[in-house]
Amino acid sequence: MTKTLHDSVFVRACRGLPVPHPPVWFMRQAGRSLPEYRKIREGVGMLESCGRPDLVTEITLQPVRRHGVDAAILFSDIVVPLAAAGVDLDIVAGTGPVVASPIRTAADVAGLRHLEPGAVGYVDEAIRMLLPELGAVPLIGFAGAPFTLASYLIEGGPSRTYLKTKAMMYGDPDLWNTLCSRLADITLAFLRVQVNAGVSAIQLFDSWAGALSEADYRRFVQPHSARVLRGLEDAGIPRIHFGVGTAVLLGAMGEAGADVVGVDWRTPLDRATTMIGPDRAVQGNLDPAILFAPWEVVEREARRVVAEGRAAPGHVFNLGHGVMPETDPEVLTRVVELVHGLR
Ligand code: 1CP
Repeated sequence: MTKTLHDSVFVRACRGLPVPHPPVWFMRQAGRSLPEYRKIREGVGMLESCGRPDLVTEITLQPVRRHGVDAAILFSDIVVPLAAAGVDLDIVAGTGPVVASPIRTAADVAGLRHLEPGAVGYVDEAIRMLLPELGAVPLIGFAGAPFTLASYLIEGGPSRTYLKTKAMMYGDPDLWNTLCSRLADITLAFLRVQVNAGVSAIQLFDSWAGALSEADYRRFVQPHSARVLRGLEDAGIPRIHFGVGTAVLLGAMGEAGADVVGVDWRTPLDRATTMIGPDRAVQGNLDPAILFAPWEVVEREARRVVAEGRAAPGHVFNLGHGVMPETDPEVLTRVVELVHGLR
């Protein structure tokens, strides 16, 4: 990694080092809130676009050019490595990932193949195209954590209740652990490709882990996520771990081996820091819905987030979850400018 990237405001904040201002990026900063994204995606399916290095490069750069964010995130999806490992799935517009034959039995789990790095060669290629374009702007690689990936595979698509997922977890813990162990292998292989290609940080998304109690998270989920995060320790780059509705899980998610814990808007960052401990940075946590309020409200809330983030050893400014498609992109740009002016 070049000295510039190692010294970037984003990586420094992840490490709890002094920075001139909090770095800013937005989850789902590349996506439907941008007219240039909607234009380039016209007639191209989501999975197809993730497999085309030219499109990945352009879409990843769009929010960097427009908003002046302090980090780029690779344009891809958490189900990309599953598709590359042979799972028959699609990303359906307006819905999300849909799996043709959900995984529910021991035979289904046994049929889940390992991810060969060559099967995601287009990700390696896209990152190598991106790095010179990004210059001093760090690139974040990412993957889905075993629980969140398992939820799509078992439910067959997005879920509100995770009933079938929990049925396997509680009803057949051995099968659950076998499945999550295979998913941890796939996730590690996918992240390793991105690390080898030169990303400056990784984010492990366990978006739906907030559906669990702390005890069940520690028992059924944390060991698998920990294997992924600790498996990347040798990479020497910041590891961010994020989920939604994880107020009671923040300590356990940090202990899984994260350098930075992502926090949603429900938990103030100063309170989150008390739960996470003094040796990890935090990321977050403006409510994405606040971006629809009058600017005075956006400004007040963004200032509050920055003030509360000072309780942590390091703070990466972000939303508490992804940018909503209807967001006015000009408000995002203004938020970046505002936070860059705050110390
Ligand atoms: O056609 C489209 O534009 C579809 C919308 C879309 C986009 C832009 C999907 C479908 N995925 C993506 C890209 C994506 N997915 C990124 C790009 C980088 C960026 O942030 O700019 C990232 C990081 C993801 C990760 C992802 N996919 C997560 C974890 C983050 C989160 O939001 O919690 C999850 C849960 C998914 C699954 C998924 N893919 C797409 C959708 C709509 C969903 C969620 C479905 C659900 O509600 O369960």
